[in-house]
Amino acid sequence: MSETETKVDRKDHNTVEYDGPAGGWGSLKGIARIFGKEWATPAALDTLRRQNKPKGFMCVSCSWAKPADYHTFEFCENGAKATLWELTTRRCTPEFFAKHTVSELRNWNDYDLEQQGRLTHPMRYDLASDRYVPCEWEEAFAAIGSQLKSLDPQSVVFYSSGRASLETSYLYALFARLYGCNNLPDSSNMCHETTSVALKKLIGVGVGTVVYQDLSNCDAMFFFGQNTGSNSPRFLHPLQDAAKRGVQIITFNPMREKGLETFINPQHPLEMLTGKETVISSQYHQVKAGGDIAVILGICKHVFAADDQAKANGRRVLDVPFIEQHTHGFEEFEAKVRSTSWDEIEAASGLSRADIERAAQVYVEADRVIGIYGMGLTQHFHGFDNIAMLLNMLLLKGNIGRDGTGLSPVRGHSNVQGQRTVGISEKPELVPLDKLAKQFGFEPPRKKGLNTVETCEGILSGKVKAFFGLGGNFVRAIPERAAMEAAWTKMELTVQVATKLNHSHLVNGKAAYLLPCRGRTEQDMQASGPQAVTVEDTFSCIQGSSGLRTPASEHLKSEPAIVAGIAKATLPSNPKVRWDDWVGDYGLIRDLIAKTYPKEFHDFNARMFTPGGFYRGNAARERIWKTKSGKAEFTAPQTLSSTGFKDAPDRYRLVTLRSNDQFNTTIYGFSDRLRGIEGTRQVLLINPKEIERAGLQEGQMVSLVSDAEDGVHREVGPLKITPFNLPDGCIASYYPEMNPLIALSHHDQESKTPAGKSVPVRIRA
Ligand SMILES: Nc1nc2c(c(=O)[nH]1)N[C@H]1C(S)=C(S)[C@@H](COP(=O)(O)OP(=O)(O)OC[C@H]3O[C@@H](n4cnc5c(=O)[nH]c(N)nc54)[C@H](O)[C@@H]3O)O[C@H]1N2
Ligand SMILES: Nc1nc2c(c(=O)[nH]1)N[C@H]1C(S)=C(S)[C@@H](COP(=O)(O)OP(=O)(O)OC[C@H]3O[C@@H](n4cnc5c(=O)[nH]c(N)nc54)[C@H](O)[C@@H]3O)O[C@H]1N2
Ligand SMILES: [Mo]
Repeated sequence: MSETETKVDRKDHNTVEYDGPAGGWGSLKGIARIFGKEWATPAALDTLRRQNKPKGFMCVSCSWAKPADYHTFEFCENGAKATLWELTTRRCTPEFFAKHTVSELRNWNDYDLEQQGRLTHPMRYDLASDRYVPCEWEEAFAAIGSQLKSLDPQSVVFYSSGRASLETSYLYALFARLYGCNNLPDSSNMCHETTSVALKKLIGVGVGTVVYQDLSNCDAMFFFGQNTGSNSPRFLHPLQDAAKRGVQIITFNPMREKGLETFINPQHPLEMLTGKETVISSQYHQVKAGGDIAVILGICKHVFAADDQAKANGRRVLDVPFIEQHTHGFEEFEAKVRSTSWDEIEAASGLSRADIERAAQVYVEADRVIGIYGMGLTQHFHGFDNIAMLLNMLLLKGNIGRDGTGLSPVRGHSNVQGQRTVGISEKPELVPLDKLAKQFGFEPPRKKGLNTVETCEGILSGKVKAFFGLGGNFVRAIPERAAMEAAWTKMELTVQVATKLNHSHLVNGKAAYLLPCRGRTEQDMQASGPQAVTVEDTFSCIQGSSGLRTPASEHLKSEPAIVAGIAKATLPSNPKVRWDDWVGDYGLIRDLIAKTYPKEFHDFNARMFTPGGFYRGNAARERIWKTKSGKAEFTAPQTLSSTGFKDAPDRYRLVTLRSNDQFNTTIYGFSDRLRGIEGTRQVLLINPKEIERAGLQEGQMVSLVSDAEDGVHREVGPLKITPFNLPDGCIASYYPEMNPLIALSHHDQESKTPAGKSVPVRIRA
């Protein structure tokens, strides 16, 4: 079960590259390859037409907005792949599990496991035969319930991956709290938790301030570490519109990502026929991984210089009234910027003063600016400081809380932001516990729960005894794989709710259950009729989603039904907690949500099908700062590098990447078309100069070794040396394959988000 033949496309003799635009015919071929080769029935195509439209279903891929004035085909290459992936005709049945022991399956790769198709039947792990064997739902619920009752609630973890609906998420968090803990880590803990923590502290709300229409009203966009072409391709449409309008798009990224360079709209016949591409980024700067604090500081330094000059002519570049009225900490920040030399900035960023000033001049001249970012800022040892720095830049010119301005973290999973909104949080202070206490007549736990990194620590130390996974592939997504897998099997109980088989289901605890659920594209019939669910997008808009397809198996249950089934079997009865009624009619769950969060969710059932969704509001957007100082906070940076380690001879900064052919740990195939890498993921991307300097050869097989200086040996290989356009000292390879190289302690200092974008490693030939 190894990968197919290793082959890498190349454009020139120097580095691997894709010479087509993002979108265009390539993206249609990308869909056809997945759709044609295997899978879904023709009716699946009909389903695609209803994707992201009112009364249709909301895409299961990323959380990009679903606009009110939608396109005929409001889906992208990767959204289509995700839908077809769920609608596969393949089935992973009890017969499959009868044929393979769990120990055997543990050696299969992620791709081969998910290729087995949709899970069809609840399964229980049988130690004697080392196999998953079929069981009945009620039997599984009763067994899980009785085991949970015997455990200390503090030793049980309730993880969720950001796909489950608002309805499921609300019930799930309520279940954990009724049971007695706040151990509710979420995929967000590995993703935009840096954002949630930084923005909450600095502007008082943990989410972005931009809404869809701001994209049409801005003059410039500053892009940091977000790969639009692969990870939120529908964003390419408004980006293309903006570029055509003359909006300056300034990109900072160690890699030249295709979607941020040029785009052909696959939904635009003329562009498709003529091959006319739109240039997206007006400037593209290949910053060193971990060099963003320095870059942005350089931009701010230029802004101060320009302001000094303007002052001489009686004008200002800074938005002085805004700074005076709305911000705190400006003087300290200004002093830090002025006292930092250009030499230091150039060294830490890898960019020249001239390049940074060219970008900065756009910022100086633009009236309305949006700052956009993704994992390139959040997944660093000093990720918090990255975000604080981007905010500093925006605050200087009052670029927050005005039309066409603001901060736009591009969220990942399709409902990851929404899960946090309705109570999935390990931080009790973010949840209206007193309200829940009244609403459901119980005393909620007040002790802080475990986030993802703390969950891992708990599993390693033996404190965590049971793990409940609502979707996701935790074991593959987290750092420190070797130690984690070994510790995992010592747990008393693991329960996984899933659509497809993955590796996390196979490093099971002593007792283990694999519970198959319906997907969002599938019809969800309950006592009161077919049900719809809701999700929140990256712009805080909430929208209904109705599954249409016949479920993959008659034995599947919906996620709310599974959560409720286990909760009922675990908890003492409570007249205010009506699991059966809620599962019978999700409208009742939405009423509960509206009662707990009236400001955001009033009239929830009436508003859920508003085209484009209803906006739940954002105080910072209105320049109301719910921070300690009551103002937006400037932060004087304590470091210019966000890597958290010193440079040393032969130490590289490893960036862990997503390909265009994956959704997180789900690998659709081995074609990273937009980067020109075909047929394999076992590559080490490195620039030709570094290949020579290290005495390596193109095509040579090497391994990577952790350089975390903690005495732990971590190694991954073999990887093929592949010349690629990257800054000196930076190398790149794929997530999740590289995760064994990341030390659990290598995470953002404030939010504990694992630092997958600058991992210290050495190359072993
Ligand atoms: N098709 C598809 N769509 C997805 C996903 C998927 O796997 N596949 N995943 C979803 C999820 S959960 C998420 S969170 C998002 C992730 O979407 P992104 O936020 O785009 O995350 P990554 O793909 O990890 O890559 C981030 C980008 O940061 C750049 N980068 C790395 N280090 C640095 C740095 O130090 N500075 C700067 N400026 N840039 C840097 C990388 O070159 C890369 O282009 O996408 C979501 N959408
Ligand atoms: N090195 C490194 N590590 C990273 C990252 C990185 O960039 N670099 N990115 C991090 C990020 S941003 C994230 S979000 C995490 C992702 O971590 P997770 O969210 O835990 O992982 P996914 O791969 O999204 O989960 C895929 C599985 O979800 C299940 N699934 C799919 N649809 C459904 C559904 O509708 N219901 C249920 N119950 N299950 C379903 C399927 O069984 C599938 O196998 O990984 C993180 N890890
Ligand atoms: Mo994510």
